[in-house]
Amino acid sequence: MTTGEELPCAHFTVDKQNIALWPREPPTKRDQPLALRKPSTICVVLTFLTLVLVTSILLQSILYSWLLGTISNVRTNAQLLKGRVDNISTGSSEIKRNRGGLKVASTQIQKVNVSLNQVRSQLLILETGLEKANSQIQVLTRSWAEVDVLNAQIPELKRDLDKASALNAKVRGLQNSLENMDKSLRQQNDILQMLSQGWKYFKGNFYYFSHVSKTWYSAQQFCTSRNSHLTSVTSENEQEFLYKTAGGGVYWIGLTKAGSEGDWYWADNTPFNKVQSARFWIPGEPNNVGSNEHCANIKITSLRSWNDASCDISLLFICKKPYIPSES
Ligand code: 2F8
Ligand code: CA
Repeated sequence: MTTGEELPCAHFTVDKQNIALWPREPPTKRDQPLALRKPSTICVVLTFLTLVLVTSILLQSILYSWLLGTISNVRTNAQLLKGRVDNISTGSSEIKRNRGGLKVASTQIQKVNVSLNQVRSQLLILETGLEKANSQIQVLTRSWAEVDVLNAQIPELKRDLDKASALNAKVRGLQNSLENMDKSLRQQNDILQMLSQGWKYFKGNFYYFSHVSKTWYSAQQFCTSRNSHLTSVTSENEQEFLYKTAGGGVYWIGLTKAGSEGDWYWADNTPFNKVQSARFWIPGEPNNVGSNEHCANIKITSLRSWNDASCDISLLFICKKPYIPSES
């Protein structure tokens, strides 16, 4: 319909079939008489009814298809539910079977929990230790920085140390020299002290040339009272020193016999070397005059100066004692 003045018409398709309620090209309104206008109203009503009917049919067919799909879905869901119920019942029996296993598992879980608690405590301890370690690391880091500063000073310190070592070596040298000088001075002081008391020093020994005469035995007693003995003679040098210092005086020496006719021996226990000593006797001596000459003396100013004489005559005498440096 185009305007209110035009006659109603209907041309539509149902199930791909063309249904025409009015000719496609109706006659123009101007050509139709008034008597024909009522049938056109009927035609509109019919068309409307037809449309309702067709729409109803279409809706029914659509609803039917939808219902069929829905029913099919319900069936499928029912089957799925049935399957799930079956699974649940199967699971239920399995649950019953596994209940014992669950108890064991529960016990194990409890044990694991206990272990976990222990692990937690240990973790706490470890965390505490870690905190302490961290604080110590911080302290060490600060110390390390200080060490770096000190390290930077090492080369200079090494140079100072080298200088100090060199100085120390010099000081040690001087100290040794001083010690030697001190030792030497002390020795010289000891010797001077002995010299001031009338002793003479010769190659490590002190000798005392007496100013009074005594028998051999009394002379030996005098010497021992001064930590010495009548002198022994063990070398040509010593013999030369003694006879020259004696200066022609007759002095007892420490040579005597064991018993009246025994072998010669030294009073200070120095071993007597008869062969080496033979050169010191005055030629013809010892002659043991009167079989009573058991003690020896230095009689003349000569390397060969010894004579045996009676021990009971009084003569000057020579004491001898080794020089022993004092400890300090
Ligand atoms: O001629 C050597 C002889 O001279 C003296 O005796 C006369 C000596 N006596 C004394 O010195 C006491 C002897 O010993 C000595 O052998
Ligand atoms: Ca003699």
